[in-house]
Amino acid sequence: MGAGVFLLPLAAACGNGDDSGDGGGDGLVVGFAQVGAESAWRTANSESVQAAAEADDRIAELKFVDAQQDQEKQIEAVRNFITQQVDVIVLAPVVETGWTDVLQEAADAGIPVVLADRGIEAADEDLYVTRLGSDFAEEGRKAGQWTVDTFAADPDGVTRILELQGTTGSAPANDRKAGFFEVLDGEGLAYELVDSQSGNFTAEEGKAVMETFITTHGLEGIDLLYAHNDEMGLGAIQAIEEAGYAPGTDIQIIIVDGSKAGFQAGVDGKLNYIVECNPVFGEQLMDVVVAVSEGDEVEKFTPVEEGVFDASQFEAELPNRQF
Ligand code: GYE
Repeated sequence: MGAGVFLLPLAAACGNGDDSGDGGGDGLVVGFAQVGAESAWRTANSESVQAAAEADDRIAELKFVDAQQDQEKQIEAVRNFITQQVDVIVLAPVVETGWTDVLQEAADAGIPVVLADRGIEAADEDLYVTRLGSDFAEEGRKAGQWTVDTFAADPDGVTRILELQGTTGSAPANDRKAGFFEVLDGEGLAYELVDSQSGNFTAEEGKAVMETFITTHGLEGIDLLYAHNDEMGLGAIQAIEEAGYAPGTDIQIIIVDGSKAGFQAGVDGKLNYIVECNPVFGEQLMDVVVAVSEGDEVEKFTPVEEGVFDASQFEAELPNRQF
């Protein structure tokens, strides 16, 4: 039952932190309810947050829970953090809805909540202090703009698209989709969304869904695959190759994240565009956690800086990738 709890042993930890929540004393006890370990992005994010907490004298202890992409486990983790009276709760919500009750419980206990990475529905906006993470709609718009730039002059007219969505109901799946089609519709691209299914942000499910796409629609006349993350794109590339087609040539492919494996596939000519999503924000998160514990005014949303890369840039960028 329950998700695995890993306590990070910290040299600075002496005692159980500061119960007053004012950021003084022995340092802060922070609970982090992480989504899971579904992707290279997620692993890099967990490592960044854990390393930053360990290196930071202001943090006495980070209680880290991997919720295995299961909202029930995340809710249970947050409830445990409340029982343990941590100073600050950091939540990377797997989906956008269903948080009202547990966040109200945190508020009633006087424990501030910081969202890391993913967001939640606007109706619950008063139940957290701030979110640090990516602008997923902007990532979708970047993918959409490349699509328009690449296919607008297509002589055969209609651009036929397959979409591999992230976890159903998650902020990055919802917003990467919305931003993408906002630009296609806004710029008047003639397109057909041939199919769109969730691959749950994993390589296995991305591959399985792509196999179904190929069985159902074939690949002849499909112009583009838009995958909401690297793992699903890489899984789909395998499925495309196993079906006897050349990914990146017979079908153009966009991925979001930009892991080493993603860039390597780009260098190998198997995909065409990478929208960066940056997981390495642990140090920034610690600053936000400390500020929030001290009651400082903070912005409701702090976006992480991100770029885009096309085929002419893959090789030069590969050595710079951190995950
Ligand atoms: O793109 C994906 C991961 O929430 C931004 O989650 C994150 C996404 C990331 O599974 O690879």
